[in-house]
Amino acid sequence: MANGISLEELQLAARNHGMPLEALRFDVTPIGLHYLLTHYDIPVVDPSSWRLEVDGEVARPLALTLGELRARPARELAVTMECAGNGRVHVEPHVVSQPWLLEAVGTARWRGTPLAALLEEAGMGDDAAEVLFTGLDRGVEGEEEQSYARSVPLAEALRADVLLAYEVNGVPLPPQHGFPLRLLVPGWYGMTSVKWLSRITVLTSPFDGYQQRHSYRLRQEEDEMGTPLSRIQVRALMAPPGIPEFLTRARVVQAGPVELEGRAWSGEAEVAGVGVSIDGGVSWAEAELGPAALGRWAWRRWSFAWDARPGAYEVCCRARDEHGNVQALEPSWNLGGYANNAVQRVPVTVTA
Ligand SMILES: Nc1nc2c(c(=O)[nH]1)N[C@H]1C(S)=C(S)[C@@H](COP(=O)(O)O)O[C@H]1N2
Ligand SMILES: [Mo]
Repeated sequence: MANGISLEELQLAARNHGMPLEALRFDVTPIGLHYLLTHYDIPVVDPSSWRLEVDGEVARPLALTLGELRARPARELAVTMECAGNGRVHVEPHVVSQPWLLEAVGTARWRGTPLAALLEEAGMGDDAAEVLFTGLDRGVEGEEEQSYARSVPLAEALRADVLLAYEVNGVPLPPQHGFPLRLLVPGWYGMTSVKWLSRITVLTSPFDGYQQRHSYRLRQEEDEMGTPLSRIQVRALMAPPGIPEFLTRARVVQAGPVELEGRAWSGEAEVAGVGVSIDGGVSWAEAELGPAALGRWAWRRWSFAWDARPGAYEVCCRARDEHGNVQALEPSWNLGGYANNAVQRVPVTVTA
């Protein structure tokens, strides 16, 4: 565990809250419990004057009202979103940024209109290579003033499940989740799903804005290009069993039958299975994996019947996916502290 979290990191943590892990018990995360990550300030948007502009390498640039977007064909998808920085606090040496432990995840039902049809209507040129998404929020990062902006390769942008979402869990997007419109790229780490969307630009060459060129790359050194982050790495988390001690949050469980439960997901491939260990990862047993009831892009429930005897334990869970990806036992370091999907370890005291 990292020591010495700074006041600046506390300032970020107080704004960007995680999902309390006991909320892993909900299939769909109640929206107030969904994690939140906002680089700059939450913009206040007047929906009557707001427009979505579509420009760049297109034959017919568009400017759409929220009403026009809502009148288009709609699709609703349950999607597990996770921040690429989830698990950052567990890498050594400490990486200064939003200090996520493990709770930067949530699953919501996002409703919106598919992006592909809109791009088709705008008439993309043959040279189109990427699609850039620009939000209304502005800030300074790496000494560069910028609007939050990220691009997506054309093939990904044209996937049928990529949405321009205006509703979440049956209500209009709340301000903090991107009102009035956000991008949603299922299976990709959260940074891709640009909130407070104002402009979609079809590009003929790769975008090299700050959030693409500097942030969200796996790098060991500053002067290295590294590889861009894209799909969410496989992970299982458990709802901490028993009850917490107030200050330390150490878990206390009564001896007897205990149902360990949690969720597992991967943006790369279907989840193949989840292992559970009560001895810190020395020995593993197979958990029961629930059905993919919410569809391909949402987490799946897992459970494990534990006959808890008095003593001290370290309870772990570890998922693997159909591409053969499996969670590491120990974190590995990179400059941004990204994509650390090492197994969760929960110390538990079982009392008689
Ligand atoms: N415009 C804009 N979009 C954004 C961000 C942002 O700061 N500004 N943060 C990104 C990051 S890093 C994540 S993890 C997700 C978080 O989405 P949520 O706050 O709705 O959970 O939004 C992404 N989209
Ligand atoms: Mo993020």
